[in-house]
Amino acid sequence: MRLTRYFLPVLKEAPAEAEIVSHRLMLRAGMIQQLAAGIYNWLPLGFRVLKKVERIVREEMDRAGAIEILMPTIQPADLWIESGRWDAYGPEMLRVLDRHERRMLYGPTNEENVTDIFRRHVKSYRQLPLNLYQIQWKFRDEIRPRFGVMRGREFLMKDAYSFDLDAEGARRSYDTMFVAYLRTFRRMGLTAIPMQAESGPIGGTMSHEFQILAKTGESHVFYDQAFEEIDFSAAELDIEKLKSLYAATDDKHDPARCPVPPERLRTGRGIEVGHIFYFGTKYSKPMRATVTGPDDREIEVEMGSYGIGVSRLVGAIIEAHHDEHGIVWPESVAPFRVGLVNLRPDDPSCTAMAEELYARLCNAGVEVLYDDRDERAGVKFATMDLIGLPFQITVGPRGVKEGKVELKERKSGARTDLDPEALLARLLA
Ligand code: 5CA
Repeated sequence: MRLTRYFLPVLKEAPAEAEIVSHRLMLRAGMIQQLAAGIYNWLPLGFRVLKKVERIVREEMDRAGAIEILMPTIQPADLWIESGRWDAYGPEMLRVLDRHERRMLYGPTNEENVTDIFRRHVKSYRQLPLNLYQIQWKFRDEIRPRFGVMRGREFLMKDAYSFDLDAEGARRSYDTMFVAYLRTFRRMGLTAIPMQAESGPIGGTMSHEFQILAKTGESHVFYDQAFEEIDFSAAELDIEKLKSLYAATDDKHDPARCPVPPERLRTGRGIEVGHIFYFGTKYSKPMRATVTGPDDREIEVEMGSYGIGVSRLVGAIIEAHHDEHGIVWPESVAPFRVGLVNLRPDDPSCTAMAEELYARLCNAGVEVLYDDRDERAGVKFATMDLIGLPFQITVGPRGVKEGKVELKERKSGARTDLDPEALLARLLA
């Protein structure tokens, strides 16, 4: 992509309303733009990252055996009256009337809707286990939307729903999602600690939140210092050990019952990027979602639900990966892999070299953002550092004379002068 043909509205100054670094950087890098409180436009650079995060989430859900569907954002009230949540949910639910005065809502979550799909089509225990998921926009009329996409009113969520014949099966489904979550966050360069949590309006008896430790996190968390010794990048994580270690959010933490001695107990702040729930028959009972068991008896299915904050993750990744110059994207979610800077578009030899590199990288399938603007070098470098692409290539008159360009790794800042063939070999390796 040529920057002269792209749409990248970077800002020099961070808008005053942005309190945390990820919000400031997302606005400055032209990733998002607020439309109304807690409601954002996703501009091209931000949208590319959102899609990459979404893709990783999708790949790991598919790998775990979940099946993707898409449910509407608008739901009829009837289903929620059936489950009992129409009255229970409160003012966070955006309720609307259609032209026939029928009560509708913009979905804050989809347990009712998916249970309705299930009960209409699944009749036998032989069709279980089943896990259906979607990646879809949600609306919650949060009392205090803030921190940009971290606590929005409209936000993108991955929500999965498992159906099993009995509690043992439901626990297996829960554990499968637990493992998938650790993999998912790890692929984005995040260490997410699973913590026992309250299940709130979703309901149920077992629940874990996945929390990224960050000073700007909204949750107050408690955890065994042993978590700090775990290598979350290890090929095989010991799930049983992870589950046995103590970690809890403040609404679940009870100092009187905490099994961790005070000297080993760490406290801090976390960003909740995922939340999983086991709630048994909370929805299948009132909505009569049953299957016939092996002995022909009708059995209410055991359910769980599993959320990931897809749009929140974009902010959370920035909280974990930035420096004083801007964002430092992990490669897996970077909007482009390479930034190519032509320092002198007015110099034919620089432009010939930059154009050749651009063409060859594009042909090799590398995502390149090519700064071909007629701008000062300082502005170009600052833009590249701000938007945080993993690799920057600089083509300038001095290097070109010697047949060299500079490769800079954004994360370490390490710079190397290379001839174009060596550069391509390195980036395509
Ligand atoms: N039905 C369940 C799981 S599918 C559910 O709704 N869980 S949740 O309420 O915990 O939300 C799932 C995830 O969505 C959260 O872990 C969080 O990462 C994200 N999320 C929740 N509220 C917001 C919000 N206001 N803005 C951005 N992300 C949010």
